[in-house]
Amino acid sequence: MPDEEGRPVASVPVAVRCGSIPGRRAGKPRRDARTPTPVITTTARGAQPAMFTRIDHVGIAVHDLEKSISWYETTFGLTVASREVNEEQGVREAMLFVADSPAGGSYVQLLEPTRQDSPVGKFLARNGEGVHHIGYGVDDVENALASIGAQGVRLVDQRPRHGSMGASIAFLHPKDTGGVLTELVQAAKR
Ligand code: KFV
Ligand code: CO
Repeated sequence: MPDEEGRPVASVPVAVRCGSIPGRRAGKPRRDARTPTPVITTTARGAQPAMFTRIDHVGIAVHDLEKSISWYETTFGLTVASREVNEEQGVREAMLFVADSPAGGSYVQLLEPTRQDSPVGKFLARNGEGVHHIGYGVDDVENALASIGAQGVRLVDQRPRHGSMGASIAFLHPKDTGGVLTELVQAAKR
């Protein structure tokens, strides 16, 4: 079918997914688990089907986790869904629930370094507090890593690691992703 300028347009992949779909769920229950809500996923012309299912979280580097949690609770009314210390990543962190969707929840992740030579410690020393990374939801983190790696993007993690709320996560190098540290997140099965 031609578009408005008469160019041929390939059929647009549309995925309609209903019912229970895995996602991070510690914050709030589904709005109505009995009512299936369609998720429409479209792709640009000629591109691969979309790999990301949602923005899982935005990671924000902070100096003082408790102070930052209070600020987000008071100012935006967000609630803490989980708190964890991840020694491997060198962070003390909290996930604050923002919104639900059929593909899973989305969160603000507040990150305080447990040591100065950690990724977040170094980031804070260089930039001060602010957005540290974006975490995108994926259905299968190993497949996503293989596909993105095959396109020449440098992988920080060749294999998934343990992430917050039981997720499997992997990072892509910010130097190959337009300066944005990018995390792939396969949420724990509910
Ligand atoms: N965003 C953009 N650029 C960044 C960056 C960031 N967050 N962190 C580092 N860079 C840039 C930095 O400005 C520098 O650029 C270069 O990367 C090397 O930085 O032009 P420049 O000045 O050369 P270094 O020397 O500070 O760091 P390096 O030791 O090379 O490590 C960089 C990298 C990306 C490999 C490291 O930060 C890393 O492994 N990050 C992934 C792990 C991580 O960030 N963990 C904390 C979050 S844990 C989490 O989110 C969890 C558990 N979860 O479930 O969601
Ligand atoms: Co993260």
